[in-house]
This record gives sequence, C-alpha cells and structure tokens, in this order.
Amino acid sequence: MATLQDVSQCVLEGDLDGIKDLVQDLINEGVDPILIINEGLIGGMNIVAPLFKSGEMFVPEVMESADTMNEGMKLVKPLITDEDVPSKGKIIIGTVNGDLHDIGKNLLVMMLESRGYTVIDLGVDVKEEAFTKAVIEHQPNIVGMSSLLTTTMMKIESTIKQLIADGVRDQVKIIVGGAPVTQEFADDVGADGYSDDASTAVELCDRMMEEQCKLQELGV
Ligand code: B12
Repeated sequence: MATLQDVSQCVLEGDLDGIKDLVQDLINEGVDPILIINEGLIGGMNIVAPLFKSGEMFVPEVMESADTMNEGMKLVKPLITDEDVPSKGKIIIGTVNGDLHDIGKNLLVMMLESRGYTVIDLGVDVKEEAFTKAVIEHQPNIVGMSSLLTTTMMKIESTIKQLIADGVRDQVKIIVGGAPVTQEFADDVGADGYSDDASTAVELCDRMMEEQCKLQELGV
C-alpha cells in the first residue's frame, strides 16, 4: 500500500514516472487529497528546500523535484476546490526590462507555489509599466523582480520609480534578486527585501506575510 511518505520520497528523488502511480494509488485508497498535497507533495518539497539551501541539492535536481510535485498535483487538483487550500498570499514576479534570464526566477516561482503561494509569473523582459498594470489587475501582496545583468539591474530601480509614479508602490512589498543584486543595492533602490537564493526568498515572503497579518489584526 502506498503511503504519504512514499510520495514525499518520490518528490525528493524527482521520480517523474513513479509519482503518477503512487498518487493514483492513494486517491484510490480514499486518502484525503489535501493530505496528499500537504504531507506528500509539498512535504517532499519541504525536504528539498533546506537541502538546496545547504548546497546538498543543485538546481537541476530541484527542478526535477518541482516537476515531480507538479505532476502529482495534476492528478489531485481536479479533486479539490480552491477554498480547500487557502493561498498564503499572492505574488507577482518577473525578470526586468531588457533581461531574458529566467532559470532562477522559474526556480523561485516553483518554490513559492510549492509552499502555498499564488504566483503570477509575468515572464522575462517585463517593462516597467507592465509591473504597474499587473499590480492594479491582480492586487498582489508582494512583487518580485529578477535581474541577472549589471546592465539591467538599474531597471529594478526604474520599475520601483514607475510603481511610485503610478501610485501603487505602497500597496505591495517589493523583493529583488538575481546574481548581481545585493542587499546594499536593494536598500539603495528602496526595495523591501532581498535574497540570494530561492529558499531564503520563500522565508522572506513568509515573514512579510506574517507582518502583514499582524498589521491587519491591529487594524493598521
Ligand atoms: C544561463 C545563462 C544565460 C542564458 C539564459 C537562459 C535562461 N532561460 O535564463 C542565455 C544563454 C540566454 C544568456 C544570455 C545572456 N547572458 Co547570461 N548567463 C547565464 C548563466 C550562465 C547562468 C544564470 C543562471 O541561470 N543561474 C542559475 C540560477 C538558479 O541562479 P540565479 O539566476 O542567480 O537565481 C538565483 C538567485 O539569484 C535568486 N533569484 C533570482 N531571481 C530572483 C528574484 C527575486 C525576487 C529573489 C528574491 C531572488 C532571486 O534565486 C535564484 C535561485 O536560487 C550566468 C552566469 C552566472 N553564474 O550567473 C550568465 C550571465 C548572467 N550572463 C551574462 C551575459 C553577459 C549574457 C548575455 C549579455 C550574453 C550575450 N553577449 O548575449 C546574454 C543576455 C541576454 C539578455 N538580454 O538577457 C553575464 C552577465 C555579466 C554582467 N556583469 O552583467 C553572466 C554573469 C555570465 C558571465 N560571467 O559573463 N545567459
């Protein structure tokens, strides 16, 4: 008989073929789909995240694990409604204007989704105005910007300036990252947070969401 632990192990190993049978077995056994997601699939990614952070797992392996989790999700998702799994928060993310690098951003998207966030991925080469448009349309809690080139780093600053000019800056927290980006740069351009890897970025978002909840409780 398949177990939830088998599912998380399968995600950890990035076993794309194995996950379908395992998840289907659990569904057939009548296991609650929410348990399959939280303890099996996301449970597996929860093991992956610290291993990636400590350098025991590398980017291609993390991608395989995330793909495996998503493959399992495809089977379970039709069995649940949106209300069953409350989202932790909504995050808009994109690689800034002029920059086509998206491997790190995509990794971050997968990590955030696997930890329960709703992510709207704007893709690459995202113009300043497109960030504003997305904020107005989707009303996210957090906006993430990625830049991998020293030449496009300043587009993070121009995007923040655009958000200010369009009057939406204060509605969101802004996080920034990418190889050339530093904490000092993030502070200089007025971002709210910086992280140099996807796992820490998820922790950063968790902290930001907790703060927002506390402020809401206080009525601020
Ligand atoms: C793969 C790659 C490419 C691929 C991109 C494919 C793709 N789909 O992304 C291709 C071949 C297209 C490419 C093109 C170019 N590249 Co390139 N590329 C790279 C390379 C080798 C790896 C980048 C990568 O994916 N790293 C792996 C990921 C996982 O790491 P990461 O992106 O840093 O992301 C992590 C963190 O930074 C963080 N993070 C990332 N984004 C965000 C966002 C937020 C909000 C947060 C919180 C965290 C966060 O979390 C991620 C996961 O842990 C780097 C070298 C390097 N060491 O970085 C050069 C590099 C970035 N490229 C470089 C250059 C010069 C170019 C080109 C200009 C080359 C050319 N002459 O055409 C073009 C530019 C195209 C463009 N307009 O964007 C230079 C940049 C130099 C500089 N000082 O600016 C580098 C550093 C190579 C070098 N040493 O010269 N490139």
